[in-house]
Amino acid sequence: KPGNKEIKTLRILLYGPQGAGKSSFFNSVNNTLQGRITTRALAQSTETGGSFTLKTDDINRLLNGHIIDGYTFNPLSSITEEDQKYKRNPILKDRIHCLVAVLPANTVSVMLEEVFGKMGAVREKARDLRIPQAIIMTKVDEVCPLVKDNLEKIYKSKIIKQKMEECSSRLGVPMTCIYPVKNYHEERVTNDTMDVLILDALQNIVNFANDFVEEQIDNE
Ligand SMILES: Nc1nc2c(ncn2[C@@H]2O[C@H](COP(=O)(O)OP(=O)(O)O)[C@@H](O)[C@H]2O)c(=O)[nH]1
Ligand SMILES: [Mg+2]
Repeated sequence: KPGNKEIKTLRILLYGPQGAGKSSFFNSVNNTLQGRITTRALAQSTETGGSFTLKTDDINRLLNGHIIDGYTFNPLSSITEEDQKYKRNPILKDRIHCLVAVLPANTVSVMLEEVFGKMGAVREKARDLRIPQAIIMTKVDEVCPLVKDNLEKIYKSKIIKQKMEECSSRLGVPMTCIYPVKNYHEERVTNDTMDVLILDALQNIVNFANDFVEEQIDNE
């Protein structure tokens, strides 16, 4: 429950390259909260599709709450004020309250500079708007055999630490804001160790978003 009566829902934007694990993380959170494996229906209903190559104007509009859930970005043209999914006068409740980058541990080393450039542009806009930011590092099971075998070893693994440092330096986010997770992707039942990591990430993201809406009210 947000610490601000005007806000009923904290809005969190997940962004990152295709295949990074955004949809899987969304579904993983749902599985963890429900205590069972759920279907994918929920994720698809709020997904904003289309090209990751957002133009500067589109990024600003998205972060400021002009773009309604479910909008599909067109790589060839920007959203216009005439579009049905364009909100003319967004207020605090419509804005993005926390920006979360999703990066896969197994391919972060070989991801092109171009991808980080695009992600950096989104981060910069968010920073200008003082929106808090975090990184979810997915697919930890794919980079470390020790962790694949026993997820409880995650904070003991040198490989995981290295990958977190790589995410931190390539995206310019402090280590303290990076949360490693293993998403639900082939499991038939929920698992406490996976849940702990997912809930730790979620708890921090929700706290950051809540800090933001409280701070904005203080400023008004
Ligand atoms: N091994 C492993 N696979 C994952 C993990 N997270 C996602 N995946 C897989 O990675 C692929 C892409 O994930 P998806 O959520 O569709 O990525 P999106 O394009 O960012 O939404 C899917 O085949 C997932 O099953 C993870 O933590 N570990
Ligand atoms: Mg997806």
